[in-house]
Amino acid sequence: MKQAVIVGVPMDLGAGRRGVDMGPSAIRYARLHEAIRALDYAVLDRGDLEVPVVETLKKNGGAPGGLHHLEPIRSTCEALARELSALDDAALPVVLGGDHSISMGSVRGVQRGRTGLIWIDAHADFNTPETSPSGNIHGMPLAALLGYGDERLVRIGGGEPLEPQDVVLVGVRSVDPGERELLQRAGVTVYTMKEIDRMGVPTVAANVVAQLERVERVHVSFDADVLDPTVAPGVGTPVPGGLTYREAHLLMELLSDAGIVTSLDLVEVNPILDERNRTAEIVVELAASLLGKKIL
Ligand code: B3U
Ligand code: MN
Ligand code: MN
Repeated sequence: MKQAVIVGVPMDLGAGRRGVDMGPSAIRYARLHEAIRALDYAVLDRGDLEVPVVETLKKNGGAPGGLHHLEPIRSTCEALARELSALDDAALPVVLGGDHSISMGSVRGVQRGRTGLIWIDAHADFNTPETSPSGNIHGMPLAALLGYGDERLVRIGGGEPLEPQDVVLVGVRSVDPGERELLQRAGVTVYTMKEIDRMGVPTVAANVVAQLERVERVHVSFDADVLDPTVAPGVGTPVPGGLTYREAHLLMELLSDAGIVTSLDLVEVNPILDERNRTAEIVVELAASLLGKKIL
């Protein structure tokens, strides 16, 4: 039987506002386990990592050039990378955030051989301390995974930078000025909302799958703010003009049909800003589509 391993990371230290630390509870409450079990996976929940509470910490390093809560974020990501790298190769890790900085730990933890990354997000998360307008580390993880930014983040989990040709961003519609320049220089493929509007999800998904044909593993890092705020109000940094319910499901279904996905993050769900947990519920539905749920 296929196995899914769930790990929660209740951390909001990388975000500008509180609340995404409750994401793992909200996603579990939305019946993640049942949804995955229904797809013939054995589900093992390893619980939550221990994360420092923000009120016990000093906010350090203001922007510009800042890195808020660098050390606790770094050590939490190290712990996550260690936990995932010890898992059996055949198991499918599902990591529940938490803010998106946790993906520096999850991607490093699942990286084995040539690893592809599909980053589904309204934001590019490609800031460095120099370009960040906020100093919030959840705006920096993708840059760090490609080797840019503060060395202490780049080196998490052994820090082998991903190859730009193996990294794809989907759904982007909010990029900071300095971030834009680095993103273009780095050479990762970006499907902004403009490309999605112009080409449609089927073409974007087919291109993504074709690009990642030669990698050994594919990690999907799903930031709930990629969804339109009318669909998913429970996120910390909503941006108008996002994926509709149907576009998001179709994207997940087409990635699932390709059979390439080997691990998954579900991040940035903010239950405090949500309406009766509907964002967490949609995220669970989308995870099910990605893991093989079929209509017929
Ligand atoms: N680009 C902005 C805002 C942001 C990035 N990621 C999220 N928000 N969730 C920044 O602060 O880096
Ligand atoms: Mn993000
Ligand atoms: Mn985002």
